Amino acid sequence: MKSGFVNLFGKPNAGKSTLLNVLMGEKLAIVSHKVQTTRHRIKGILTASEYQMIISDTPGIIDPLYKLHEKMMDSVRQAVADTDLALLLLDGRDNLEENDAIFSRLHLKVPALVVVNKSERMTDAETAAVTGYFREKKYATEVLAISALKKINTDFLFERMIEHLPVGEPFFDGDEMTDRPVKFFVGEMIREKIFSLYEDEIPYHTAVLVQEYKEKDTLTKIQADIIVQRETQKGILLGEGGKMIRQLGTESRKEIESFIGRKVFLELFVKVRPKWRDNEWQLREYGY
Ligand SMILES: Nc1nc2c(ncn2[C@@H]2O[C@H](COP(=O)(O)OP(=O)(O)OP(=O)(O)O)[C@@H](O)[C@H]2O)c(=O)[nH]1
Ligand SMILES: [Mg+2]
Repeated sequence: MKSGFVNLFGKPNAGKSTLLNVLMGEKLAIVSHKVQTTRHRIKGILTASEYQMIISDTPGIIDPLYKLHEKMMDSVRQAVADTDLALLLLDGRDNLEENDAIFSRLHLKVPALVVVNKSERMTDAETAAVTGYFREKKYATEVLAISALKKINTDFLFERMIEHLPVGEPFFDGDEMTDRPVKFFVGEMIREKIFSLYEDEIPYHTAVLVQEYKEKDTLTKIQADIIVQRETQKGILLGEGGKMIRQLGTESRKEIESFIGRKVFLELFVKVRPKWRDNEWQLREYGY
């Protein structure tokens, strides 16, 4: 039996969450075209007769600007500390030196697969140049090119991941798929819709707190607070005559319904909490 922890590292927007979902065959992590979408470490657990692989998505690696960022980078450090195999993911069209600097600074003591993502957008020559660049690096055990979006070469990547898993007994029960409760995913699904519906800075000033999650006879009742930093942001979230928040509610509800397979009654409230991103106590309350 093989068993171990595989963690995904890389800059924001490299495609880490997209890849986690492909490897899991299930949408666990939220994705957006904006950077810094992921704020938490999420573990997906895959159990088969001959292996158990626990794959973690992590926030994109950045220089922290406020306390929320520091917490995000704490979860990256934690992931470095308890990984058996690292996947170092990059957008193959991104600056190579920058990615190299980030990977080097992790000071990994375990095998690492450098995964060049978004390769469907690259020519063969470009791909060869990028993989060649990373093959020279000391931390790179193997280098491969994939497309998480188009699921190109992801099966091969998965085989290589199993190959590098240490021998050992499983850590989790076979029927567990993640370490997070349903309530967490509900909050994340709302956050994903905020990333897709609102422009610019709004998603970065927002947190979602699921206050109530009750399974009734015919439906699940959910109440969530959307936390923003300023009154003006509250106005934007609500939209004219509440138009935007209604759309957010409808889209989130549909997504949650398909995730839990039940009808949902969803209530959203917008609350202003100045500077929550720098407030230790509030960050804790919101699960960071
Ligand atoms: N063209 C292309 N786009 C991709 C690929 N993989 C992911 N993307 C896109 O890249 C964007 C970022 O993807 P995410 O999975 O959210 O990236 P991430 O690394 O988790 O980002 P953070 O959570 O911000 O660190 C999304 O728009 C994805 O659809 C790929 O193989 N090809
Ligand atoms: Mg992500």
